[in-house]
Amino acid sequence: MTTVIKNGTIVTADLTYKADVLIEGGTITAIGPNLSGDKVLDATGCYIMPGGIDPHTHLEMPFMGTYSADDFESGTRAGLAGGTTMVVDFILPGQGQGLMDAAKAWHNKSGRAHADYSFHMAITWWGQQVFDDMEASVKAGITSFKHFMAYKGALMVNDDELFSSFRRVGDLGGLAMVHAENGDVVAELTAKLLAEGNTGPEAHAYSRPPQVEGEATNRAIMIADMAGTPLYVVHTSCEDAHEAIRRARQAGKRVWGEPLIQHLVLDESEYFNANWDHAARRVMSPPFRDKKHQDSLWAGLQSGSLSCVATDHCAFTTAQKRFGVGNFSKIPNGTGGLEDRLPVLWQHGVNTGRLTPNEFVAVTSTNIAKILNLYPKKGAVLVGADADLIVWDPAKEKTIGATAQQSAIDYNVFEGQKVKGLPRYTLTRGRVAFEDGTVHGQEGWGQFVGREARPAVNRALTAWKELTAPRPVTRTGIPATGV
Ligand code: DUC
Ligand code: ZN
Ligand code: ZN
Ligand code: ZN
Repeated sequence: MTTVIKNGTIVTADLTYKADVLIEGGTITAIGPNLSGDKVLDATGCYIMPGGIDPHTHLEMPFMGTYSADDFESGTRAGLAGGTTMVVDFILPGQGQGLMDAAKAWHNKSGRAHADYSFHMAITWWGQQVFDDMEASVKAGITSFKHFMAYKGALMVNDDELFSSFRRVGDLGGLAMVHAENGDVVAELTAKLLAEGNTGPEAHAYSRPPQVEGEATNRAIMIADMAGTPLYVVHTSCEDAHEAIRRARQAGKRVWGEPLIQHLVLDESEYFNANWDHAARRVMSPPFRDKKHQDSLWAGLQSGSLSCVATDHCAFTTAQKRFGVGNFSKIPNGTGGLEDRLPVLWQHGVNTGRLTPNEFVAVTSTNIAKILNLYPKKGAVLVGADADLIVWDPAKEKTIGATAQQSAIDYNVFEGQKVKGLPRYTLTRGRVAFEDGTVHGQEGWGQFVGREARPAVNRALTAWKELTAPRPVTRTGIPATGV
């Protein structure tokens, strides 16, 4: 059985042109004029683009005393409805748990996925077993390692652990990743705010100002440079962090920044809403920022100093958010966005003229595939690539709302936003999984996509080269007279 997408305009990260796309056995087998196939999808008036890749999700993750509400079933279903055909989810080992043990648990959880997925490994503690398991992880196709510089007393790793782990990542040809917030300062500010009676959701934002992110981002970049590893900074939310990334890139360091769709369009005024639920539903880390930071993030996407747009999809119901009534530090951190990332970015990026359609493809798919070593299997409209595709109708409109969404939660942080630009069809390995507003999911269709390590790329650069060069032996003797 062959499928052909006809009458559309192909939009990739670097080209826009009219051609048909032929699909057979889950991959693209021909691109050109006048192709025919058994099943025809009409793309008149539409763009044919690589499916979105969300490089940052937390599905069914144990966190802050509960589990995130969307699992691989509802999460990937939500993704397909919004044009996202792949997620990269974080494996979160417990304290003392082996990495491969945790990986097994994640493989079990992902059995009902409707779309393909890959994993990042979180380094939540440090020891010989973790050091050893990191090699097994790379061999098992899990080649990126995320480190939390916040969540003191739970997930946070200290600088000595960060340096050791980064060196290990560098040796293995992996990719180091950080959640960059200064966890010590956050813990101090949290205690102070609570002691002063600031218990509401707005205090969550006060406890994590942009400076904690700017400081940690800069620190992580310098440590990565000394360790000789490239670095991916997740959820870059403010100018302070963006500035550190820009500076590093200008100095030739392989550092990538990932703004979230939430930070690009929602700001901290959400936390001052008089309705406690409204504010708590938007509690995530880093928090939403003052509007001026949004200009910085958009500028970064336009100029290339920031590379991809993610969601950090970590959805909690209102009932779960209410664990934090009377103490903001107990509100489970996280928001949804898997279904909304592409439409909201198109609306606020392409429809406003901030991003070209090609740049849209780059930051939602192709750049991510390249950084995570998934390209050109994913993130490409090329012969031989997986047929993870969207037929995108730039004229189709909707108003975002919780009642019609796929996610398991009872609200949507983008509620009421009007978007123009939506998928007509979403294809996962050639299978039409979404058409004209309806998901045709198939539990278990999604496959794990393992990733290869790659040659260390940072090692000809700056600090690592100096630090690892042979040094003169320190002299301890008494200098000879006259010297
Ligand atoms: N931030 C969140 O808001 N949720 C999950 C983890 C994180 O770092
Ligand atoms: Zn994080
Ligand atoms: Zn996250
Ligand atoms: Zn149908």
